[in-house]
Amino acid sequence: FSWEIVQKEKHDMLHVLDFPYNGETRPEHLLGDGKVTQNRHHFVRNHGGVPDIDPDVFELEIGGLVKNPVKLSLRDLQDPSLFPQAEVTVTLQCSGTRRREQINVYPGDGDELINAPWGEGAIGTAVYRGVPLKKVLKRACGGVLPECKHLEFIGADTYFKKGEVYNYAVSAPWRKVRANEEVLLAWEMNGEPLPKLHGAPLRVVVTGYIGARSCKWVYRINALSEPSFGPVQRQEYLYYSQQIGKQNALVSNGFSIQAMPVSSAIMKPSDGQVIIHDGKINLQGWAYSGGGNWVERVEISPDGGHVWYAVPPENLTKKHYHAWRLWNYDVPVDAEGWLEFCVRTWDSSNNTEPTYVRSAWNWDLHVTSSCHRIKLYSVN
Ligand code: MTE
Ligand code: MO
Repeated sequence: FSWEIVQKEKHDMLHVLDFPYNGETRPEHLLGDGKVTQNRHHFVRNHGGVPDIDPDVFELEIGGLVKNPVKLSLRDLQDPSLFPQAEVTVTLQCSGTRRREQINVYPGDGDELINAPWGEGAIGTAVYRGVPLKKVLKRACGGVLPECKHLEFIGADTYFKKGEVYNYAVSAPWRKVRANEEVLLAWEMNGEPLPKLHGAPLRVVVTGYIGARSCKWVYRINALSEPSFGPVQRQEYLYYSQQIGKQNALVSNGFSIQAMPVSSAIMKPSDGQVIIHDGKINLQGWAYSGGGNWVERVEISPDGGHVWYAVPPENLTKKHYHAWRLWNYDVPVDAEGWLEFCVRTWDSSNNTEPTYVRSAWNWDLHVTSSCHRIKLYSVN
């Protein structure tokens, strides 16, 4: 791993760890230009090193339960006469986003805690260009066999777990892949070639699922009858409810986390600020829901969750199946002193966020989805 890559591609991140390199978007950069996160500010989550792959010799190998196994060069994949291209705006969110709030309730003892105690910046939105995996499987491989239920993605990076070396390997269900633009093989991010830290030359983008399924540096795809046996798929990214107790937080008792639940965060002002105002305080942040749901409504409370104001629809960015909505609202405030502000989001399936983080606390501290709270000192 070389810091030169970080210096070249990234700018001013909140570093969680040096190795594997994990970087969180700074609050002031998260809201970007009102729609996408700039590449140099987009968060990075790695389990191992950062491969350096020559795009000219790169080949993607597809095998397993397909009619014809194939090898495709980047040039083949990018040839519009072979595969139709798609450009999709996608929010990628690490399932560890806002983990710090769960740590503050109780830290548990999972290794994820050491890996990534993320705040609100392990989320970002970009326009990815690539080809739908479904089209590649159909046109290049003649389709998948009837027994195929999952597509496994193998990345060129390796990492250590319990003394063994593994390639990063995860999977997504075939029923997800077969919906046209839901799973992409992407080589471009916000109009630029995919940066090395984000998986160059080719990555998978699984819309609406936790970031972990969007395999970077993908060089091999296998059609399987069951999910990938990679430890990242089978042993990590599992949800262990708080009720099962620590002694039972075993792989066999967890369930695999796929779609992200609805969640949101207040990014401006930051927690603990003193605000001098005349009756209104401007709050800004993000709201997102996975699984193909879009954000319908964002509500703000200036008193810890008793009174709620709906953010007017015109104060939210455009509705989108696969992306967040950024919001911006002048909250009416007449009280003075320390006040607790919180945000609550509703999605298109009428899901909303639990009131308190403890309601959704889980042993590996994933998918924090509860009303995000900050305290501000109001001077009216
Ligand atoms: N793919 C590979 N090959 N190796 C990884 O460590 N991390 C995953 C996913 N894909 C990872 C990977 C996780 S946990 C997340 S949240 C996303 O990549 C982050 O994508 P980004 O670094 O482009 O923001
Ligand atoms: Mo992640």
